[in-house]
Amino acid sequence: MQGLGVSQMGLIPVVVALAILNAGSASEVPRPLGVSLAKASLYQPQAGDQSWTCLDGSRSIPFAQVNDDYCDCADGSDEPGTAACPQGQFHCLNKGHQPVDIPSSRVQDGICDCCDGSDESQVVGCPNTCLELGAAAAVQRRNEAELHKRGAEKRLEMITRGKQMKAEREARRLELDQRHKEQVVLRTEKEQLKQNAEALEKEAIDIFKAEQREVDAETAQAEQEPQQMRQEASLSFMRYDTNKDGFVEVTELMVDMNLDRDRNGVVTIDEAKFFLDERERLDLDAFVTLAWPRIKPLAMLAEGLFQPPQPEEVVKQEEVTTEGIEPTPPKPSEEQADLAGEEEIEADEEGEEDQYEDEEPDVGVGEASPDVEEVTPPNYDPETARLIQQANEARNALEEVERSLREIEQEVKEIDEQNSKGYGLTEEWAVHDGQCYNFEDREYVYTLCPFDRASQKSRSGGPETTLGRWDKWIGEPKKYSQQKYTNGAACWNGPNRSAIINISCALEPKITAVSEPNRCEYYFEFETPAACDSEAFQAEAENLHDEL
Ligand SMILES: *[C@@H]1O[C@H](CO)[C@@H](O)[C@H](O)[C@H]1NC(C)=O
Ligand SMILES: *[C@@H]1O[C@H](CO)[C@@H](O)[C@H](O)[C@H]1NC(C)=O
Ligand SMILES: [Ca+2]
Ligand SMILES: [Ca+2]
Repeated sequence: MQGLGVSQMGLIPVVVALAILNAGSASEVPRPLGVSLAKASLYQPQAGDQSWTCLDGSRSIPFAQVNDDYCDCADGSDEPGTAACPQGQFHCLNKGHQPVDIPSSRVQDGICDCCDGSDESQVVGCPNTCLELGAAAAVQRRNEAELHKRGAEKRLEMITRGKQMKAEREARRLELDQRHKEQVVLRTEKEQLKQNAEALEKEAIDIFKAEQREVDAETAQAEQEPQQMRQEASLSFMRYDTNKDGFVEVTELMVDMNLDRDRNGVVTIDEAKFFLDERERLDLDAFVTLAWPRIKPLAMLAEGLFQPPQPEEVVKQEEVTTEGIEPTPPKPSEEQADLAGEEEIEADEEGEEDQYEDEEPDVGVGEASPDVEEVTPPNYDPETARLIQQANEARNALEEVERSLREIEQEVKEIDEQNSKGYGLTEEWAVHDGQCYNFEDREYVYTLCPFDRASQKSRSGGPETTLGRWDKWIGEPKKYSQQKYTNGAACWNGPNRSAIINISCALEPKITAVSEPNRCEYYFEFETPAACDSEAFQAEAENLHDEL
């Protein structure tokens, strides 16, 4: 109270001076009760017939009907000083304080509405409190001016920091653009390297697979043939061994006319010996390995299983092996080889469609039902393994460049988002991005994280409810005086929650009040030095003075 008294004392001369000025100018312009100085010239009677036209031009009436307590004009303009017209306006001059317009229905209603008492002059004696009120308002303005001045110093720090942050963002943005360009070039390079490496890899794998199939086929054949051969040989051995002494001898062979190589009707000893590897007799094992390979082709010939070769070739039959004779009936091993051949073609067609994903080791698919062994990678030869390794490295290198590009793009996006948020006229709001402020009432803890979200949480625990996400500045006429947060959690049977943040100047940032004026629409009062603007406040104050 004391402090107020002192400031008031200091203000009195100004107020008095203003009051005198107003009184002087006001008395010079004669005008009906309830008409503002600005509109005084509109309330002059017509020089000749003393008529007057309603302000909306709707009709002309005798000037004497202005303020005669009877409403003549549709717009109520003829009764500024009475309550006769429902939509009339009464102007309180309020010398020493602020002039105001009140609805003319409040004129002579027994309640003092104007501080100068002009609305009730005829009935109740309203005291003129304008000087006191004006002085108090001036004190308040001075205090606010002082607050804005001190706050503006803090705001200046925020501006400095905000501009610095912006410069850093811009520098970073340029750096990122540059790195992006480099990485794009690098990507092209790595893509080419990958393609080359994969081409070599595919070639090597294809060759390896083809070889693998051959080896597999041969292995299968090699595994099956001796058994089959031994079986046939044993049967044949038993047939030849007529005396069952466990040997096949020359005489025992001489009875088989199939062995008459020169076809002279007799199997000679020499002829028979040829089949016994020039020996007298052979036991089973020796027969299987030495005799049977020579006998078998002739046995098959005799059974009509294939056409006899040309006579000259028959002579050289010592060199003939089963593999050497073309039209042998297909054996299981050869069938498999054929199947493998078809597989190979199919695999190649697939390979062309899909670069390398299907290129995974699938050797063995052709011959076996799927089992565990299939997933173990084939044991590549060192050269193929090296090419696969190189292709893997090329793929990884490309992937790394692509990851780096994604990171750069993400950061660029974040910077652009920050730049588009609008941190005030001079970046003073930038320091608030990333901060959060709390406010507690009896039930809830409210949180405002400027440029991010507003939320609410029950004091007794439970999950946080989003009241809104950063949307935009919506202040009118000062853009940076209100923020809007939208698309918060959906209200049961209602809209999504939203919040408006009304901003005013103070030395420290804080939330001073939260309310819910409409269902699911929240209203935060937020104070921050960012809203302190000494010059703007000064200009406003001067405007006010001009009106007085
Ligand atoms: C509410 O938010 C949800 C999800 O964010 C959205 O799909 C829906 O359209 C919003 N509803 C309204 C009325 O805005
Ligand atoms: C919003 O803030 C302004 C100061 O920027 C203040 O004058 C006004 O009274 C506030 N509005 C409400 C509804 O509190
Ligand atoms: Ca009238
Ligand atoms: Ca009144």
